[in-house]
Amino acid sequence: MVDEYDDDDLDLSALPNDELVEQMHDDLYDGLREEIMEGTNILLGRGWSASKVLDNALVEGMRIVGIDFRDGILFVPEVLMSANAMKGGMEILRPLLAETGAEPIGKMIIGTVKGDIHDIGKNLVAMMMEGAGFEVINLGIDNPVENYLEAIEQHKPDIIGMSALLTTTMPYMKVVIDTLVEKGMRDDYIVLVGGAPLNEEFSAAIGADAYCRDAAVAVETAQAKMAEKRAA
Ligand code: B1M
Repeated sequence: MVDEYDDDDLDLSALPNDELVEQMHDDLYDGLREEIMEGTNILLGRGWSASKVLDNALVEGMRIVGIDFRDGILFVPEVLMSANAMKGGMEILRPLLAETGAEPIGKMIIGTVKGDIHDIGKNLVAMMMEGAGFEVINLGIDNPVENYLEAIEQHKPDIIGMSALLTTTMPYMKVVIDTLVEKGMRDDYIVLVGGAPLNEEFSAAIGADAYCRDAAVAVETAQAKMAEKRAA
């Protein structure tokens, strides 16, 4: 193991893959964006696929950050730096994950709901959906129902995606779905929801079409629902 006080002098490219990944978990924890970008490039240069770098180095590192945030070891400013570092890595991976050249197989709008500013998971879903050939319009964070309605009108999507990471904001998904019902528009769209505190029961209770545990499930579900829609 490398001494943490030597980090400044550390040559990431000299580390074997397993130590580099471990170092990247530490660098994510410490919010070191440059190092995360460098590590991402090194692993790609060694032939790792974008999704392997994403899962093993970035998402796993963020999971560790999440545990210490929950346990009161890390605080908001530190987690923001970790999130910023993670985004640095994701910027490099985005075009690789989105590389298909295929015609869009469907259009999705996706946003984090009102009151909620978590966007890492939602952005990952957007990236993976693009990578699977969907056209994605990313509405960003803290979206009131009006934003979804405007985006629906403007972009005429097949799929509406909503993300919430807080138990206090997840009920807002029902506000959006109820508004679609009131306007007689609900059945025109596939509504997919996701975010760590959700589950299938919640998704069914609010009238969504499906809960997506992670970005890969979001892609599979979107593909399956689009196939059903086309068949119908
Ligand atoms: Co927040 N935060 N946070 N936070 N934060 C959580 C969610 C929390 C679980 C931490 C904890 O206590 N363990 C906790 C929520 C507790 C609860 O409600 N039960 C929490 C809290 C309390 C808070 C604040 C209230 C803290 C405070 O201020 N006291 C505050 C709220 C601010 C607000 O939103 N109004 C807050 C703030 C922040 C930061 C700003 C510091 C930062 C966000 C930065 C950013 O996103 N730009 C942050 C972070 C980073 C986290 C944790 C550590 C990590 C979230 C993350 O990015 N995970 C998180 C702890 C945790 O989840 N372990 C936590 C990685 C990401 C890849 O996973 O987002 O789950 P995830 O996305 C997955 C799936 O869920 C799914 O696919 C994704 C990819 O596989 N998915 C979808 C997500 N959205 C989808 C949409 C879909 C489909 C699938 O649509 C179709």
